Amino acid sequence: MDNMFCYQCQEASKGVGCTVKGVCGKTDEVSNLQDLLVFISKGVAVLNNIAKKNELTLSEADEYIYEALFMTITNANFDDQKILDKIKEGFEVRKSITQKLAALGVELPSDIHSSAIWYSDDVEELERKAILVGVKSEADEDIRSLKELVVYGLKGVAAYAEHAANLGFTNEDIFAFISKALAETTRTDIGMDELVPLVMETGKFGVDVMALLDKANTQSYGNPEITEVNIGVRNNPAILISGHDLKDMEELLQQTNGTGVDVYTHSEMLPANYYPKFKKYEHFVGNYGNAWWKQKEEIEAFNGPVLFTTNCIVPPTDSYKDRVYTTGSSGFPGVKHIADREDGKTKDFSEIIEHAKKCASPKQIEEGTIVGGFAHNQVIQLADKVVDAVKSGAIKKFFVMAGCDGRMKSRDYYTDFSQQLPDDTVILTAGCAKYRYNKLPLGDIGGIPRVLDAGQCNDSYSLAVIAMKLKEVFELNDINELPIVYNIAWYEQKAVIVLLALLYLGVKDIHLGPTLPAFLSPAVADFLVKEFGISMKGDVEADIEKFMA
Ligand code: SF4
Ligand code: SF3
Repeated sequence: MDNMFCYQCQEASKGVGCTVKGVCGKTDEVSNLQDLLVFISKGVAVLNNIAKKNELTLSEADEYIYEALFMTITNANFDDQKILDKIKEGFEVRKSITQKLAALGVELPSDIHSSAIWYSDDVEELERKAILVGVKSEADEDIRSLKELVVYGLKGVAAYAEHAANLGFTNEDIFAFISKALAETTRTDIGMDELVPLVMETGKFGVDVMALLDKANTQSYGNPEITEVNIGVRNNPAILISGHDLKDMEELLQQTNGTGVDVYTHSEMLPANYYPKFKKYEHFVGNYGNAWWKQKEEIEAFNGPVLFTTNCIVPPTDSYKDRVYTTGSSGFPGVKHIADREDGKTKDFSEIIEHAKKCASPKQIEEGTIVGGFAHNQVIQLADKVVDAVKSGAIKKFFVMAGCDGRMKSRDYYTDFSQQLPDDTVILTAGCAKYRYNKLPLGDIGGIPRVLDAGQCNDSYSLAVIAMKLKEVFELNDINELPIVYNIAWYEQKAVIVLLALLYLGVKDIHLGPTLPAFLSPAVADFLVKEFGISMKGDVEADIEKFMA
């Protein structure tokens, strides 16, 4: 029997699954505990579903589920103890729901799924159980594939729901769907006929949660605007902030203000530079480094402490491990974790700020600026210019190249692709995929840059809003009639929800790369090809020729 089995990300070993240790660095122990955490979350969802049907809204259950799922996203949390603690918290949440249901006189069905009732307080027994409840516990490969597609989509939904909730924005329908869909995956009598619509419904809630997070971000921090972001350094001690959580970004900027400590964004936090409320801070210097997978060399050179607010963490080397801090759903054994907010209070970043003061200033690794901030509001302000450029033929095609970056050599495709695209094309991007081409001199078309960065992976929502707006302006019936090609790069489960959201919006013929998800069985992959025209990236020249035809 395998030590573990995980195939949720693009780097799954041999394109099949990691069975000894994760390519990401996750140990078998952590992987199995994450499986148990998903199992217990399903149990909470089963009970929460019953509660919701009885008009009982339990925010602690909704919160538990999205936090737990987020912890299992690739490269978010490697800390076995934190995952064990979350499993134990799940037992408490289940107990509390059960008691509340009993108080209402609601009896649990006799055939309730074991995830809702199985319990142990013995660590060894928990570890034994963890091995039994993983992905492979579903024997049928097609049912397993669809169930996991739903679960991975939900992990993305959970991550975005948590960010929105941190800003005070929640949506009961989204929470109800998360619980309903998770509970559906526990059914042994569910078939393809019910799972396929559930996958599509997951995509619908992907759109909804990204819209909610967009509202949360823009109402809290203003609409992203065109911004030249400095990628060089200053001569002050500094903190590097990575991940996706803008509430953490806000509080770190507030607490570092006036301390002599600068703040730089890293990887997916780059789009924080585009928000008016953050730009006003003089000590917010710009962005340092590139996509997540280059972090070892970059953190080494940064000299100061780094704060991970979410994924993507690469297991740190001893040379800088003492400078790594995690917070929220992220974690790594042996690194300092900044505690969650207590009601009405901010997080306390004083320790990392004091740490920064003792460190040397960052070593310069790049210089100059990059341009971003093309979220929907900004692009719609430029709509006349864009429409004129399309009508005059100055812009022939748009290429949506959203998604993730990763370390595989085959991802050079995206750099080569962007370089070889004809000059009358524009790339619309979001997510850390952008680092493959956002520093290339690709020029502009009549003042419109050829790479328009909307923001983080969740801001793929902006790209959908822009497409809808163009469809309206050009008076088209179908989004697929637009001169837009989708060439998406995926890595982790947030990209899965972005993909499902695009499918739900009716986008056809998406090109996906660099490899097919290992969790798609041949039959499920075949279905996606036939139903949605999904195809895999090929050779740069041939792909460009095909897309431009
Ligand atoms: Fe392997 Fe990806 Fe799972 Fe890590 S997250 S264990 S690399 S499949
Ligand atoms: Fe990147 Fe991890 Fe996916 Fe948010 S930070 S897009 S990979």
